[in-house]
Amino acid sequence: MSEYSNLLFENDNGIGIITINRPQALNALNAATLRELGVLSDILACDDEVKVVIITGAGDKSFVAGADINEMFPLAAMEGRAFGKVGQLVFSKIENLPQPVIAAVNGFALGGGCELALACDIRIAAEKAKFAQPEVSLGISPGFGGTQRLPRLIGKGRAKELIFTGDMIDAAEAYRIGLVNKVVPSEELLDAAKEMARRIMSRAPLAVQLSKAAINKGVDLDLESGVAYEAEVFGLCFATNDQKEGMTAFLKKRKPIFTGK
Ligand code: CO8
Repeated sequence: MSEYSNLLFENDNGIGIITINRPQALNALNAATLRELGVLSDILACDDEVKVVIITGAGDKSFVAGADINEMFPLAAMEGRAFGKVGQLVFSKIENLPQPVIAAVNGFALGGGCELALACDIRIAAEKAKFAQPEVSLGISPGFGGTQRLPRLIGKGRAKELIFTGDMIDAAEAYRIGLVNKVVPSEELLDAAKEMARRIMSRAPLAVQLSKAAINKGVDLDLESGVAYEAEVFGLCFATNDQKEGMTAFLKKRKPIFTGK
């Protein structure tokens, strides 16, 4: 039995698969689900057995249809702020997990659902996936990082159009504007995400982790500070066995055997 009420989790040979599991509410994020996601993220952050994380939604209709509107409706100003802060905190934990995180977007990714996908490193969409930041049609602005991560990913102009209109776009349009990395037939989504996870897992784990840290840190820095940080990270790689292994394997024309050390 799962120890979570609103999540499913399995470790499939080093791929940690998180399924947001409230299909009766199209996997909308209520406070309990956010809390569970926060706890699971903390656990995964220190779990060496999980090399890559995939996040998806239960059922065949929705990834996450946003924050739970029933819960948000009665909130007073400071309660709304607190709810937003919890979502932001949890999504930051996901964004900063040492492992790469792939969103396998199986359906609606709306509001907080789109923002959850944005907090992941890579987004793969099913053909039937739909994306929107519809908050302004509910009288609120995006509150789980959408005003910050969306423009960083797709540019200010496109982000403003999506956020100001609240328009829903399909997977092909999401791909065209760079919101998702690739689109696959719906029935192949999880396999495609696992295939990408396995490709990442075949590389030197610490080099992947350090690359992720450098990219995440660097987007918030000026270029000079960013490349200085990169130099530190690059230097650290030479303290790993996998750097010797990767280069030895290249020079000896064989496949590397990485150990993550
Ligand atoms: N919250 C709560 N329940 C939801 C949500 C949601 N976000 N989305 C769907 N549900 C529920 C429906 O109420 C319905 O429940 P019931 O069967 O009990 O009536 C069930 O899921 C199925 O939904 P529908 O019957 O509406 O299914 P349809 O196929 O007709 O429509 C849609 C699917 C288009 C996805 C539609 O459900 C919809 O528009 N949902 C709302 C989408 C939305 O606006 N999301 C954004 C929410 S705001 C947000 O995410 C802000 C994040 C930051 C918060 C910061 C806090 C301060």
